[in-house]
Amino acid sequence: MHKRVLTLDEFIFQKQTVARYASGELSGLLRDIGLASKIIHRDVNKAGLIDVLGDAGQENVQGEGVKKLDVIANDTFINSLRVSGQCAGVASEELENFIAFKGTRSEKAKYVVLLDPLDGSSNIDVNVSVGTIFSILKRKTVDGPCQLEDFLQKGVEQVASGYVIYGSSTMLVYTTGHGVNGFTLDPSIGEFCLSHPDILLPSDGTIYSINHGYRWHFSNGVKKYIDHCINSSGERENPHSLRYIGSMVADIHRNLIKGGIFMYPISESYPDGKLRLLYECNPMAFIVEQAGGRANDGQTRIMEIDPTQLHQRSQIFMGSPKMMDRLEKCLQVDYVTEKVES
Ligand code: AHM
Ligand code: MG
Repeated sequence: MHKRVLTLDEFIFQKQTVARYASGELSGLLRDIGLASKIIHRDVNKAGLIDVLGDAGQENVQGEGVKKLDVIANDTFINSLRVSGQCAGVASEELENFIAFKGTRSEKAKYVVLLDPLDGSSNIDVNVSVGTIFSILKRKTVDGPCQLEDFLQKGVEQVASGYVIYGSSTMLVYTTGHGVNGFTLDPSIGEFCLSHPDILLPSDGTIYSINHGYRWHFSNGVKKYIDHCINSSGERENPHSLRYIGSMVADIHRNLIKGGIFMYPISESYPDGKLRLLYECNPMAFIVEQAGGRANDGQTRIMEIDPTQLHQRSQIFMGSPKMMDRLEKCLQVDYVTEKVES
């Protein structure tokens, strides 16, 4: 006899009923995100068939080419959150400014959502995993249209965060600050089913994920850590493997399950780092920390960085704590050098 599966909606409802004073708004929001993800899953899976591959012929606010599926994912999530009434507004990597939803219910809603609707979108055309990243914050303003200050909050203020990976199967992984749970979409019944309860990141690992192509632009500390990883291949005990998909969601999802470290350091091309603090770094850092890992920018815990701009970028290192320890020792070289030079 088959074991009865627990669906995402049932799981969210169970968690809501054990939380005292829970009003159900956060649960409603998570369900809306789940529904939008199923629509994107459908579109990503049919991408080659329904003429949504390639550029949309526009650039986003960062001057990067926008894929048609980026636009579709952005619109799908925003429309889903707009009608939900549980969300006061949305900020998206694809939009220059945040959107404050109009209407009495939305203007009274407690939460705002930050989104990277389709992360790793350069991978769409070659059929490699892409993802969605979301972060939910309790707004600071109490009533009326939400404001910029509602979005510019530290990662430690997140009420929930998560990602959806559209891979060989589609999974939704999220945290509300009480551990991390993963749900796999069963397309035959159209439901996300609990498949990875209480995900724990292995404390150590052998996988390192970084774009080696930029190696000569990295700091001495980062180079030193890469050398450590490469040299470990001569050891029998702990040979490291480089695994880099170029989709943050997919790279971190793999490391979360297997143990590993993900790095996107500053370089000449990205002097402030490439990944966005509010849409990518904070939500993924919340997941990684809740699974027992660490995330920082080399000096400061990612979730402690005080944001000043919606599209702020950050250097980021995150993963298994023992790998982070070794990386941090290597990075000390940079800070010593800086002190000597200044
Ligand atoms: P995107 O949000 O525009 O898709 O860019 C973010 C992606 C991340 O998923 C990934 O980690 C990184 O860009 C890869 O960048 P690079 O190709 O420079 O290694
Ligand atoms: Mg992205």
